[in-house]
Amino acid sequence: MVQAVLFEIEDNVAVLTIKSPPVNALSHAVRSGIVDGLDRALGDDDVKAVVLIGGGRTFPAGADIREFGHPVQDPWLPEVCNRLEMASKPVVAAVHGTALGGGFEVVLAAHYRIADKDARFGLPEVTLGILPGAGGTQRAPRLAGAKFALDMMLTGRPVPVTAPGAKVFFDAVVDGDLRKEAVAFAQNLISEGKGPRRTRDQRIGFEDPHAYQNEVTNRYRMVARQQEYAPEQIIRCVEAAALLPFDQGLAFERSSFQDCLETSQSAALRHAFFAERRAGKFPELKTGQARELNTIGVIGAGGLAASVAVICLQEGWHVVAATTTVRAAEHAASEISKLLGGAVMRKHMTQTEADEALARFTTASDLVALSEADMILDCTIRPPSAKRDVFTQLDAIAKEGAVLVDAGAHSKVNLLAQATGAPGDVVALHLYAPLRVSKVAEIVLGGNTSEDTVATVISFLRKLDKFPVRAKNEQIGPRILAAYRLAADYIVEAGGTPYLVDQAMRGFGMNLGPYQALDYEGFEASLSAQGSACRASHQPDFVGRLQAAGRNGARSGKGFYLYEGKPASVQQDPEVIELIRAYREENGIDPRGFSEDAIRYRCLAAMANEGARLLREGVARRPSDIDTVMIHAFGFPRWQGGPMKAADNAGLLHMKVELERFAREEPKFWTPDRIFDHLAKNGKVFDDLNTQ
Ligand code: T1G
Repeated sequence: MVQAVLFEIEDNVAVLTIKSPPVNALSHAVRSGIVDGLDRALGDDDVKAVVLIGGGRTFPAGADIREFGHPVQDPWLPEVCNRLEMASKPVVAAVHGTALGGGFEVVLAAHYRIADKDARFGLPEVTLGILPGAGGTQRAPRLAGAKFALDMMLTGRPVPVTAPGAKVFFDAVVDGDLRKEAVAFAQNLISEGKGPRRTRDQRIGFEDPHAYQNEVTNRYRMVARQQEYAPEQIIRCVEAAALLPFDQGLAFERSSFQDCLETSQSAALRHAFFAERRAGKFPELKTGQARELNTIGVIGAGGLAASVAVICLQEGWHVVAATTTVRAAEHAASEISKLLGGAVMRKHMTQTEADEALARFTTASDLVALSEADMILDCTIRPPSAKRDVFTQLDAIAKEGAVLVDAGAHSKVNLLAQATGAPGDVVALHLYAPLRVSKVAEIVLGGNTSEDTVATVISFLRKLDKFPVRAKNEQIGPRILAAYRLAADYIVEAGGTPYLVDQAMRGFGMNLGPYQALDYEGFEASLSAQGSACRASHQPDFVGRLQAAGRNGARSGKGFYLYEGKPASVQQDPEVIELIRAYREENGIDPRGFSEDAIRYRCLAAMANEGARLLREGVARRPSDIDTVMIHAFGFPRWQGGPMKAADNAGLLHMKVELERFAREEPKFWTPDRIFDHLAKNGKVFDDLNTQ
């Protein structure tokens, strides 16, 4: 077994350095290495203290999530923590990078703790649908009190070691050679005759566990919107920490951890974690070389162009914004100034940074100004033919090797590539709104897009801290969304109401139901999206009906809902029900009822079926890529893992049977794609297809 923990002795101090890149996850090899190193140190009379430190970029960032769902090999992490805490010689944890989850639990089990000033720590287990299972729920409150500990565990957010309230965890925060500082700290302990200081012996930082209950319950309610189980168990474990002897509290935690681990929600959240990281593994990266990006060209004067320009300025690039008229160029310049001013007001940047960014920005009313740009993003929404003309112009203007990106919606990337003499430099990019918030972006490759072009756009997205997802020839998200909305429309046409569909899908965990989302998007925008991404022969035209009745969505005060007052209240509207009733009457449809479960199954089956089509067509490379897009771009509940994972959890064959039932019940609407047969017959579930 590769030695995962290096053992050294330096002046009576044993130094255990964990070496298991990339994040020193506490795999079986690391856990065994720590225990072996500790035993060696305790058995050596010359050793008077122990330092535990992470090699490479970080102290352990948690248990090895890849081991979950497989039999755990001894020593378990709780055992490792107990061995550290019960050691007869003082153990010092030296923290840098991000000590997270089990990594921080190891820190809590040490007797003393020092940290690099830039280090962060946290207990993010709830983001994986579990809870700290190696003593974190029992030791953290003993050092920091229940509220701080619960805040860490219920939000899962990392905490800088210099944050208010963090100092209770650390004996020193250092700026310099951490290893050297840690050995010196250990030697001081020896010279001062200080022995082990066990966290389990500390008194918990609060008296009555219910004194903070309201605060915690409110926080729990906020987090619980995301999932039902782990947050509640975390609260119970912290109460156990207050009310039970340490070992009983530990046992309660262990049992609660196992319960959480076995939930489908935890499996789905772990799937989402790896899906996001897997998505970025483009085959083109094996050979593609990212080109240097110094100047970014942005075409357009609208909101997207301005947001892209600002985000590029904030990342330090030079930006040239080109529009077609002087007036548009002036408008672009004022928009950029406004957005930068807003960033300063919100303290996202200092005034100096904003001024420096503005100094890197120029506008022009002629595309020729883009001739020195290393990458040009066309952020305009135009018909394909007009887009093609722009790319023909860019082909003549842009410098050799400049990457030409269509950042508009519903790109025809192959059409644009054919309009240039360097199709390899052409790619489409779907940046989901809101740009600053959405963590995902689709890179849509054309048939000729080169590896270097792909690598360049991925490096661009990494700098914007976005998960890149690979799509071929067309986008993934709009196709899945169109299928979802069509399924909803079929349900409403057959007898459901938009309000029941929204209620059912919110109950499934969507941030918004499909109809309220349509209202907020505005009918114009959603009509063009639905039209280009939906392949069905029969598309009920409720939006058209509502538009004809003067309803255009939330901004117009009326969509599928009524929006009145400030802030706008959202009301159901009998007029909408009447419009739909009339529509059914004209089409001779006898309405029938739908349960919320039936609605959820239909919508999920429709999304997964469209996902299966995208896989077969080669638009999407992996089912988990589809999940990553839907979670980050369309608010699909993360704890359901995405439509493909959720379909696996519901059972692919069950989904297939549902689709075929729909087709029997509403032959006019449902034409179940045979793709499910392909997957079902092969016995492969979507998750198995993620191995690529
Ligand atoms: N286990 C296994 N692999 C991990 C991992 C982990 N805990 N954390 C990261 N990786 C892999 C990741 O898949 C990627 O692999 C590579 O490391 C770089 O990660 C008992 C049960 C630490 C902030 O939730 O938040 O402890 O793609 O791309 O952006 O109570 O990784 O290169 O093959 O994310 O610099 C709790 C999860 C676990 C922390 C670094 N810990 N990790 O971010 O790099 S549960 C976590 C992160 C637990 C105990 C419980 C981030 C990071 P590959 P990356 P990054």
